[in-house]
Amino acid sequence: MPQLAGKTDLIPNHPNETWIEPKQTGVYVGQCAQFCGIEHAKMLLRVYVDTPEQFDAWVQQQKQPGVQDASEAAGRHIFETEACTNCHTIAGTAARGTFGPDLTHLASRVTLASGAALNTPENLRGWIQNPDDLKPGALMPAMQLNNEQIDELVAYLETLR
Ligand code: HEC
Ligand SMILES: [Cu+2]
Repeated sequence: MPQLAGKTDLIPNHPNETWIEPKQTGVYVGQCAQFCGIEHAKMLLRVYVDTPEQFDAWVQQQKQPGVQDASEAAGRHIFETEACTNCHTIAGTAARGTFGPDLTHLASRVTLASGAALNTPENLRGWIQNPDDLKPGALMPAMQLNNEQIDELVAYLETLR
């Protein structure tokens, strides 16, 4: 994040540290600055600088299980019975996977897949259909679901605030 700090290399299996001291709240944008593989161009970094009160409120909100909307039970059932649960967690459900991002508050995020696309229902649909279309080299497989299953899944995921 050039506005906050210089570059620090991140080396696999080697913990590294950097110190940043923002003077103003806001969102600071950064980008991976060393070619690291096929997804390199799609590694948006964002640092949200909050006041301590805003940060505490965010932590409290993130610790809550998502509000599960009973009307989207069909989509939830698909999520819980497909391999999604092997890789993702949704607090308050049986899904406990940790290979992919935690989806408990998915609908509250601005973007999908580290900024590869805006978090709209259309993009979410496209992502589940074939992640590689939005982000070549993505480590999530295309799940081979039919259109009806994807519609129900997206309707459910959109309720995860
Ligand atoms: C083999 C593991 C695996 C399976 C199975 C899997 N995913 Fe993923 N998923 C991932 C990974 C890894 C990412 C992060 C990809 C990236 O950002 O490059 C991801 C990202 C996502 C995202 C974007 C999250 C975000 O915060 O941007 C959603 C939504 C998602 N997966 C939904 C699903 C659904 C729904 C299913 C089942 C139909 C599923 N995934 C099955 C591994 C998996
Ligand atoms: Cu990179």
